[in-house]
Amino acid sequence: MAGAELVVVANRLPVDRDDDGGWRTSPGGLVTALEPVMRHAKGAWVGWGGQPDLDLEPFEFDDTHLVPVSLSAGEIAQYYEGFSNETIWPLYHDVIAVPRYRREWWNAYVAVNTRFADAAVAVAAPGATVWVQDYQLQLVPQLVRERRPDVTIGYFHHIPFPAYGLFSQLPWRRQVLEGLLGADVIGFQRVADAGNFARAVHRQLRYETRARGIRIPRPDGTTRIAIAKAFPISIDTASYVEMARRPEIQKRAREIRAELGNPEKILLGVDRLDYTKGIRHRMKAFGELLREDRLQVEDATLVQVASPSRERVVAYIQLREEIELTVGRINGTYDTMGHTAIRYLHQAFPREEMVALYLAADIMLVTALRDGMNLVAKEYAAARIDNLGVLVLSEFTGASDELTGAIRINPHDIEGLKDAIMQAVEMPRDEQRRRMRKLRKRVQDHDVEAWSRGYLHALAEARQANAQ
Ligand code: GDG
Repeated sequence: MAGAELVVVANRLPVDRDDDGGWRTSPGGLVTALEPVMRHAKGAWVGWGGQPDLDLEPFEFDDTHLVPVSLSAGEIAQYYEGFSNETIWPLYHDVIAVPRYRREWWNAYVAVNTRFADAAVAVAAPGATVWVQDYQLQLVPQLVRERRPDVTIGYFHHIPFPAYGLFSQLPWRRQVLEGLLGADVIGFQRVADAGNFARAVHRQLRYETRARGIRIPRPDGTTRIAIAKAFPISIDTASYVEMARRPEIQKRAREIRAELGNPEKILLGVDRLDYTKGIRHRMKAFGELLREDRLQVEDATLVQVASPSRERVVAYIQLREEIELTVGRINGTYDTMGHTAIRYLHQAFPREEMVALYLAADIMLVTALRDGMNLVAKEYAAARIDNLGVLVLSEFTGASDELTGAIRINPHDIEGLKDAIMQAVEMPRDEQRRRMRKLRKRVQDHDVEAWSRGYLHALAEARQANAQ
């Protein structure tokens, strides 16, 4: 298929390889978000297959034309683990971990972004829409524009965009801004991210930035407009509601509670094992509540799903060790024969099991130190068809701009976090219902289809404006 009207370009294809060489849909934020969009659009998806040197021809999967991009082991180490996950990821998450700036990683990033752009233009129909996803591919919009001025280009940034004082550390800040500005619409999770981006463009490139767009000079002396705006991503709310209604999933939720020894309150954390998610802060607060006897192990259990992530990057290996040491210490001190303080699961589960966990959890703890959106917070709300349960939500997530029914916390403030947990533990059902209804209304009114519709509408408008 060399004529797709919609081409998604993302670091990863939406599939993982089975042991027997087949493919299955992969878990994770981006795939969860775009799966329903692609199902309707019947477009093409350009991405890496997840293993080194996979030289594969394009193939069809679930009504989508998949175009694999091959990466060598060296490129995975330098472009993906290096520049994407050891430079951009920590820098854009407010340097929670120290970013490393290495020239050979940057060179690999340029080379791989060029390969993705070449693959995208090869499959795009005349006048197509090319929608680039996320921080691994920030140069692709401009590279596509140079090759194919006929296409309309979108870019969506799933993670935060930092303040200029931090962004300006990046030795290649100018190239990255120019890469992103190749898009007609540059989408961010929060208004604050779009503002940080516009300020960086103004400070670095001196382009005129207004509410209606950024004016970019063309080589021929004319200008074009790029829109930088917030489009908060969401979830396929209906599918969570549907799963939460299934009797077998409700039964599984009751089983989970029984297997934990029927504690009065189940607290839950669900995250990729990542230093941005504030897992240690959460455990510290919970451990102190046990130490101070404000919570007892018979009454409260914290279930922490920490799905394996970026397991070859040093900061992630260290984080895992720290978390597992903390879990061991807390459980060693407070466990009884029948009850555990923290049920720690370094595993990935099927989505049905996640929904059963959401249904079982009286309190959902989202304590990220920085997070573009955080879909887990929205999934929890969507799944709570009984209108019960309490969401404790970090103000440093994109979700906190929308989910005003949550208890808002600053995860760095451990005393404040402890008080918020106790407020959640003690919250009367009436108040739970009032807050949960508010949360659920938001995820019902604004699901992932509304997100993609809004984004693609903005792209269509940009196409018209720039054609005039
Ligand atoms: C990035 C941004 C932004 C997790 N463990 C399992 C599992 N998950 C699913 C969750 C959720 C997704 O993965 C995680 O999404 P998040 O939004 O929480 O976080 P990131 O992976 O960091 O995503 C983030 C997102 O992109 C979208 O723009 O919100 O800020 O960092 O859907 O449920 N799913 C299954 N088993 C697991 O063990 N099935």
